[in-house]
Amino acid sequence: MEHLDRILIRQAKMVLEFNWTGEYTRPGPRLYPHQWSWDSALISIGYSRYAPERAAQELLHLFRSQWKNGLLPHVVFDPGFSEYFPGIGFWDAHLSPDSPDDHQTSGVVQPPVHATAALELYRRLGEDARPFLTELFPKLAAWHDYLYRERDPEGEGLVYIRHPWESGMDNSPIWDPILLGMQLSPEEIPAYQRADTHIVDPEDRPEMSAYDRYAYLIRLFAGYGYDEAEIRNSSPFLVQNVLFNALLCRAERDLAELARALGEDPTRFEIRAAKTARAMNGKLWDEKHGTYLDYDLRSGTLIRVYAASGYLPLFAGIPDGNQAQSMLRSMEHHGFYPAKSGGICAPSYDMYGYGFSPVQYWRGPVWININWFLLRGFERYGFTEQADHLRATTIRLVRDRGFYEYFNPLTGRGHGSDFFSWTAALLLDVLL
Ligand code: 9WN
Repeated sequence: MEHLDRILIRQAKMVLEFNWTGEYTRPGPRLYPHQWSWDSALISIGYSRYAPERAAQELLHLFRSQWKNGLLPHVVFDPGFSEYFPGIGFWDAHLSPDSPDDHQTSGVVQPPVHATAALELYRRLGEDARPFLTELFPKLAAWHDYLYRERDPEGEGLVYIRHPWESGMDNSPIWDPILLGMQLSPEEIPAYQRADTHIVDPEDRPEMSAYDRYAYLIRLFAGYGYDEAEIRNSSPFLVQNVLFNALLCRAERDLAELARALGEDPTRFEIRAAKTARAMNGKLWDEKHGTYLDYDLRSGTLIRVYAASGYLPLFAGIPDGNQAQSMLRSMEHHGFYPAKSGGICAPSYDMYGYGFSPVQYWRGPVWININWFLLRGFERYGFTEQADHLRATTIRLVRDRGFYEYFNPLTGRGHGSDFFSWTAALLLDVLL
């Protein structure tokens, strides 16, 4: 191993150590003080390379706040830290009979990468992981059961998200058509105070108009006591999201493998994973552009906005060989893979798209988790040249610029939170 890589590995471990609270790992020091769901899964993937007990602790801590109906909240609050909006009082999760009695959480979810993380740990630890798996397996199963039961009422194999935050790609231009359509009168906008814009450059963060809509949706859900049937009837935001369903499909397959390891029946997970893959290829595949698109259940139309998440089904092995080839061509053509022109891969949104911004959150910047999903996807399909290139540029980006939350795809400059945990964790997964 090269000297520079050894230094980078040491630094990455220091970032995770710095964010470790004793019970869980913060995504970033000031901006994100609580525990976030998909962050913890990705962080656990990094830990499993060198600190397996931490990897297990991270996931178990998160799942201790799972709701009684299986919902895994996107944030588990640490009441010791108050400076984050929306906080405990804005969510009012206690209004749901399903929320936990002894933990404080949000009331939305995030992409389900947890079974994938648990399988990574099992692969590293083997039989030593058995006690951890025995505890986590029923909780993972309840989480996936919740998604297919509550979020896929028609039994299509595609689950819906009901808030942009559930996609993990909060203010992606994918949501613009829906959010613009949500015309709110001043009385409908709840009173709130943001906590993010004085911590990092407001230019990097979502606009106030987007936050008004995020806040509105939360209060709408709380008003219904988080009753899913009521929310389904009334939420203006109801989307079958490519990223979420691709990661769920992969997680179902990984859960099936865990079931086999534990001597449990894997059949229901295998059946559901296959159904989701079929539904994505049937309903969300855009043959003309060689990518997958989100589907807006309210308007009954595909959302024709092209984002990096459209290529994430590669991570789950959903496209066949021909589709995968056409996805590769599409990435190069649409400004997601500007390798040949010396550009930095992979922008989170089409560099030639109307909503592109090189600095604003999910509207163009490079995110290390998206790169990691794509890298593993390229490897899976034998796209060696692209995988090697993505690996090398991802490592170089972090080595030269730091452990940032996201990076300008034109200049490489880091933005958002510094000392960002999943940047460190996924880099460790690539380097170790
Ligand atoms: C809202 C923690 C989270 C990530 C999300 C990212 C951002 C939160 C925020 O930070 O979202 O959940 O306050 O902006 O978009 O993917 O999990 O790192």
